[in-house]
Amino acid sequence: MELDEVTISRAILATQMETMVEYLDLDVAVVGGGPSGITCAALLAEKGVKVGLFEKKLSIGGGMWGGGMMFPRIVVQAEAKRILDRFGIASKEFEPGYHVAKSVEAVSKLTAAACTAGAEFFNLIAVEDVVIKGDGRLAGLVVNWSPVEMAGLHIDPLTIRCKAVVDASGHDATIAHMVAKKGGDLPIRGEGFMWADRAEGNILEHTREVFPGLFVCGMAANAVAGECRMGPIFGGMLLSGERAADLAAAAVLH
Ligand code: 48F
Repeated sequence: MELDEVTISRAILATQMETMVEYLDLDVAVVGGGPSGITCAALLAEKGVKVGLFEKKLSIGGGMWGGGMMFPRIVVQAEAKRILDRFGIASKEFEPGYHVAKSVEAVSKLTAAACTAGAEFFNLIAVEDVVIKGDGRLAGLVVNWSPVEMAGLHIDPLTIRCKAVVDASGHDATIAHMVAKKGGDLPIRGEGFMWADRAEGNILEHTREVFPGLFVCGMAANAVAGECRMGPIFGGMLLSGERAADLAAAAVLH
């Protein structure tokens, strides 16, 4: 076949524009493509929820991509091994209860599962604000291209409507902070010291609806709760993403 550059351009523009227009209205917006966010998006999509994941960076994977200090391995404890198995992520037991997986395989397989289940990924898009109207409920996100933000260009954003938001933005808990900064009743206690056992043990309790329409998961959940951090053990991130998917799905599917 003879290739036409303009047809290639039209194919990209037309299909992505169509998707972006379709996703101006969605059930659940997940902010952040780290391990908790991708897990959450995959499981929401499997439940039939219309879910879009917004990631400000070029690549999906967040803090899982680089493993521990750039050694591309992650550790997952016994309690979360079933999630590795569910997504077909190979692992080896290093010592009893400590399962080691390759970080690139983990991110890739979680992401592939989310795509197959129907989650839509919007990378290079930063969430810069939220929509809260008269009923006091989080009802949407204000988004812009990350390069616009990085360049400091004065270009107005666009808005997305959703029934629920999952803040999976990691240590910064950016969406929770946006709500709190503008007067929302959402106390943020800030992340604590490194204490893996405690941080992993308590994360499910902190994975919850912290403001009407806003669920927190992953490190964002611990940061809001004033809980410890855990470093490159990822079972809590996977389990927290799973719990956030259950909670958000229950909120939007009735
Ligand atoms: O930090 P991140 O991987 O979050 P997580 O799912 O996992 C934490 C672990 O990676 C690790 C740990 C536990 O083992 O301590 O750090 O809680 O991924 C968060 C993602 O959110 C994106 C950010 O680029 C990253 O990829 N993000 C943050 N703020 C925004 C955002 C925003 N305003 N808009 C879009 N994406």
